[in-house]
Amino acid sequence: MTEPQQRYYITTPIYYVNDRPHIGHCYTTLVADVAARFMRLSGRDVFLLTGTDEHAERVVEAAAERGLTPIQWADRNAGAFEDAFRLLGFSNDDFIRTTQKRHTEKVESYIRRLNDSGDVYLGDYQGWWDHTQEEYVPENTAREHDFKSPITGKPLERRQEKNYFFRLSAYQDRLLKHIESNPGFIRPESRRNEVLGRIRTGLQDVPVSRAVDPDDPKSGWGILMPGDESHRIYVWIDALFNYLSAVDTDDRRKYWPAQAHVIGKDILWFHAVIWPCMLMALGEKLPGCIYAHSFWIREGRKMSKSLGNFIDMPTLTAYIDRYGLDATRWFLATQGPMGATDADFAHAKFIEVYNADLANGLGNAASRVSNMIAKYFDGACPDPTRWHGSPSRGEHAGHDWPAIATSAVENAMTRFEALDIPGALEAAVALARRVDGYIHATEPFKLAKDPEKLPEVGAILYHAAEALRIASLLMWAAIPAKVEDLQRRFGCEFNPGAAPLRDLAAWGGLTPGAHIEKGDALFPRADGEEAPPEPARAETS
Ligand code: ME8
Repeated sequence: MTEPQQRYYITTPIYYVNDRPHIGHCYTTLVADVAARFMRLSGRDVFLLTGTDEHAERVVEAAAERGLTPIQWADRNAGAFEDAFRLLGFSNDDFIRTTQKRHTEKVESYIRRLNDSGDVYLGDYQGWWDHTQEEYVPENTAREHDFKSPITGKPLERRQEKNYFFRLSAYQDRLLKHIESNPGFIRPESRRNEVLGRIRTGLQDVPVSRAVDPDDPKSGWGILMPGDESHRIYVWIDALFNYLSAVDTDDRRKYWPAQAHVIGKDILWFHAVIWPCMLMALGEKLPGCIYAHSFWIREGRKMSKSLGNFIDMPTLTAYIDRYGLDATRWFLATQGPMGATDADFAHAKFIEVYNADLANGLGNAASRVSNMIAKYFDGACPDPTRWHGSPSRGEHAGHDWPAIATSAVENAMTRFEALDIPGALEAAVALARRVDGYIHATEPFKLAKDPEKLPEVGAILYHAAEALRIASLLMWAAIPAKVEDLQRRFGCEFNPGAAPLRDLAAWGGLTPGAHIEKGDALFPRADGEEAPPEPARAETS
């Protein structure tokens, strides 16, 4: 039996199906995938959830433009998201769609509970509606932005409606207390401060429904309000519930509360304020962390449809075709906007990172080491204990390898736990880079000229190969296929999650005598290349 604290439930936003997936959706899901894979490697019982948000008014509009029903359009685009996520090798345990019965039935039951407790009530609402974002913008924000959408710049619409409201105001103090006493609840820190500042200006009750207008097909697309079919549940409320509905079954209940909701900065308010308060009202435990990353931009410019510079699936596919899936995952995972600033998808940076970390870092060190083992030891992993020149096992030329490796493992584990994916992967690749420095300092290729020094050469190559084995384990979550290839070449049986990471990564895992295969370069160098040509795009309908 796995202990409850060993469970790790991590989610991504569920994405709107009015349009096709792009780099942003892939990035957030990659972050969650890398974290989930690492946690599985560490022996945790992981559940990774992603999916699609389908009851948006925009879906009805986009479908109508193509002469389709909303569900036909949703099916098509949900399929596009699933294909994209398969292409990127994501290991999600489920893909929830808000049009599925398993979700809609749960949402009705949650709303009924909130109605019964008085946390949801019928009232009047007037406000500034942001059509593309499908949300009301608070009066002061609307004024600040000259009554235009703070996100899209399009004019806001004045709307008045009779609505069901959620009594958000009643939870202000409890929420503040929770955020203040759990510094890791909203991350990164700057986002937490933003949210705290805004909560302190006061929380107002929020609408959770929209009136159904028989003349407007958009208004009827969604889950009807239980007990009052003249309203349907507001898409954002419907969507947030997915995190709970997906695991609200006998066999999955154990996963709640989620350890982490990974989202983009654009949807922080819903996740850090409205969602926790709804959970409090339902008497559910709160998630461990809401992690709001920043945005990708491209070659220094914001991505937009009008500029035609969106990194969408055809562009990502061109990168995957040219540099490989793992290289693309590595770039996104290590250079992505996990902090408070946006990150630039620049081709030159892609090449620089690819060469530094993968071609020269892990790949070149692995080639050098396996080539020398082939040349001097017939491809059999040397036995380091045959050399008696080392003061202790694994210590040589100023490198205390067991200590270096252990500290890299601990460092990576701490950072993965904090969702510092770039920091964790840097700790891993830094270990691989040290191998190069060690070979440079000890020059086994020179020592090998003297047959008497072969035991020392063997020890050096063992240390180097073993450090690379451990470094690659720590990189596995980001570049699984290449690491599995490397482990196989090094004669290791690698079953992620079969043993706790600390055991898998303990110094001395390589077996002397095991066959070490030379093979082609894991990551061939990329030099002075142009970006892959912009692919021709298929029509979206
Ligand atoms: O907001 N860089 O869905 P959505 C990085 N359905 N990430 C980006 C990005 C960019 N340039 N652009 C988008 C919704 N994203 C709701 C969510 S959850 C209960 C409901 C990512 O399809 C980022 O994760 O508009 C952002 O939060 C998400 O896509 C928004 O996806």
